[in-house]
Amino acid sequence: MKIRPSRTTAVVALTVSALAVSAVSGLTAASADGNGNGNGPREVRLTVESPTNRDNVGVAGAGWMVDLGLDYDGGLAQAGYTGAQLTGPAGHNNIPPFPGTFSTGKDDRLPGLVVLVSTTNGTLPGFSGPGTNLANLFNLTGVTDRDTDGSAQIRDTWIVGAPIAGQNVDAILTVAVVGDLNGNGILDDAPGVVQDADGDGDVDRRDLEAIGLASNVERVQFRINGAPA
Ligand SMILES: [Ca+2]
Ligand SMILES: [Ca+2]
Ligand SMILES: [Ca+2]
Ligand SMILES: [Ca+2]
Repeated sequence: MKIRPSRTTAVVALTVSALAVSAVSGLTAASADGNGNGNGPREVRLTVESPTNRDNVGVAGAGWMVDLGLDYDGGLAQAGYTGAQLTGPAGHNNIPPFPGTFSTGKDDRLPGLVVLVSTTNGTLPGFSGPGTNLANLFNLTGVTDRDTDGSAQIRDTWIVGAPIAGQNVDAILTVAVVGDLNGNGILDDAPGVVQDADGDGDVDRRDLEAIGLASNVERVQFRINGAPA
């Protein structure tokens, strides 16, 4: 039996939803145009759990974390998900029990993901500046929800092991999942390096959108702390 809300309940509900709408529009105003420009819902919904706007992260430029949640309408097959990973540099790279490669570029486990940091180093081996796709540096990837409608949620986490994006700097994290560029039905087409498509000297949301995306674009402004522990 359907319970009819009292007038008070209805007013409270309206107020709460109005607050929720204003909070959402305030927080995600920057991602609104990346959310499809009115082109309808995306196949993948992406959230950034860490960092959040205005966070001051890390110790001496390292030890900060990027933590993502990704919901794929088409489940693990659409995600190109090839297994859980627990990986890292040197002796941690691609070993049991959850092997996965570790380097800059496209992730072997989540091959449509692009993760950019605006201050990424351009001279360290493997790094090409702000366009460098950092997705294959993620350490921990697993499946956190599988729905009866076929969708799946994946969690993907990186603890930054070295100051590869500087210290005592303001930075912008930009994250998205690239569309199915080669038409094989799998979101496995992330580039190793994102180009400055519009030629304005940075690599940002607009350059990502020029590739073609399957998800919203999330953008977080934060600061990388240079102080010791
Ligand atoms: Ca990997
Ligand atoms: Ca594809
Ligand atoms: Ca650009
Ligand atoms: Ca730009």
